[in-house]
Amino acid sequence: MNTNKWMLGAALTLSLNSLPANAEQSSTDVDAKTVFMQHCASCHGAQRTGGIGPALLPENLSRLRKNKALDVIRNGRVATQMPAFSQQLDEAQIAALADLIYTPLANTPKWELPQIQASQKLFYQAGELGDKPVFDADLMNLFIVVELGDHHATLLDGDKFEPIHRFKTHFALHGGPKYSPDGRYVYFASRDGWISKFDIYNLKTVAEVRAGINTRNLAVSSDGRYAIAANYLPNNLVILDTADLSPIKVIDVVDQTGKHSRVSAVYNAPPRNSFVAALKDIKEVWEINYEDEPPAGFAGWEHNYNKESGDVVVPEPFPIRKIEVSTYLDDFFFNQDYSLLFGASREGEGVILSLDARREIGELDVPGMPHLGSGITWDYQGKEVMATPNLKSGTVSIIDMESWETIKHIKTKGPGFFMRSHEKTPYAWVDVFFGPNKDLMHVIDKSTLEIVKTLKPVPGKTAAHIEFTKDGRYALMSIWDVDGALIVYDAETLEEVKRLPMVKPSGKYNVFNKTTYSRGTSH
Ligand code: DHE
Repeated sequence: MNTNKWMLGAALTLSLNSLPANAEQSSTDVDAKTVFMQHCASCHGAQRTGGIGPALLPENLSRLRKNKALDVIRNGRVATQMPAFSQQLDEAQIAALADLIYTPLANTPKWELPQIQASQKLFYQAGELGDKPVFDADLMNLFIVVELGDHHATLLDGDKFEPIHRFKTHFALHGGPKYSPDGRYVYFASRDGWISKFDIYNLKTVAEVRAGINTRNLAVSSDGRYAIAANYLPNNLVILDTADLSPIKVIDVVDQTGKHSRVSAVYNAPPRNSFVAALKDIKEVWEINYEDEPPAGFAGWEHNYNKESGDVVVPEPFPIRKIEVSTYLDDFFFNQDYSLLFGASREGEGVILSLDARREIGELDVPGMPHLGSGITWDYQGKEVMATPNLKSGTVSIIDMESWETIKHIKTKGPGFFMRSHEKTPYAWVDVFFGPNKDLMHVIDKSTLEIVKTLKPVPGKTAAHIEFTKDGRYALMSIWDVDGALIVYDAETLEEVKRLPMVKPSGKYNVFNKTTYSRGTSH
């Protein structure tokens, strides 16, 4: 267990989210429940608490009007795995489903500190496993490849492109796994709330805990001491001690009016010694500091007050400061020094925030639905630019990071999900994840902003998500299929070098690129 000075001085406040337990039933309940079990439960969970798809409960749907919900059930949802049901369900069934999802559960399952603590499993005590890797490879050029098809992960040697070990993960991992700063441990988050710690040196899962019911992602602090899980359900953030994954603090995500919110995502901001989270149902961004000492100046940080005198007393560990935003932020990205946050709502409103000034300082001019979480940066004609794919249109937008003007919209063969580059390669790669051209991958020349090659590795199968080796010489691509593959390309000649069979490989993550926060990869 980590202890910092604040924990010694201040009692931990466990601010927990109690969800309403209203037993009101919808008039179409019986029929709707049957339809739900047949068509929805496999993704959204039998209790509507989420699975591969999000939780469908009133407390998570405050931003979704009923009309829009009907439309989503009929026609599916852009940039998600939600299919259209208009061919399978009639209007009455669709209306009954919409009623059902706005009906509170009779007993919303609780997932508060006691439940989190009770779920924690420690498979190996500190010091029980050796400090020397049980295999021989460049520890900085390892990859973790997540194989969604059968819920496994593969540890890959990034020099030989040979699997070192394949192991079972929790069901439906989502978001990038996060490494400890030295690259020894990797932490995974599953959509149903499980956080696991895997010891790469010993090829063993060391600990796991269920931090939430429906989770977005996790981040790990720069000092490696803390992990934080961002949840949809309950509406909270959970700070964990990375030593054993025991919960340290549960932060209820609620505004001054008592409105609760899902968390869009949380990231580590290394130069700030903070985690930064954007919220889905409250127009705020929260910065959570994890230093031992209170952050300099206290400016904007929430304090503890003595209830009788009103005086500021010992501040709590993990103080929070909040920045108001003019829109909800579903997706966001930081500049390389983490002073600015670029955010966008699903509706396409884009803003630029100064994390130091704690206010909005500009608008982001990107139409459609930019996938800022996949944004990358590089130098172009003496200035820094950001590139982002778009989940709604076949466009990659190139934005000048000083003027925030869009320099160019590069036309692609369809909406893209993931974009990648590396400091040592002249190219940026972007997939065409959605639509009839999902089997294509574009290669963009970073100096001309032109597409120089379009690859079609396996006709008919989605080609997605690139990650580079440590030195940028090779680009690894996923063929997103149960009968899929990991394809290694020479990043200069763009020729295929090797193909490894894999079971729907989703993302892959290079230890060096991730732990050094490379400009070409997601953080
Ligand atoms: Fe993701 C990362 C949100 C759907 C695969 N996705 C992320 C992150 C966020 C996010 C906020 C960054 C977290 C991190 O890495 O710490 N994803 C969303 C959505 O809001 C969306 C559109 C709807 C949803 O269902 O949640 C969504 N994502 C998907 C999928 O359908 C994908 C393709 C398949 C899946 O796993 O469910 C998918 N998302 C991924 C992957 C990453 C990711 C592989 C990590 C990318 C990386 O390289 O870092």
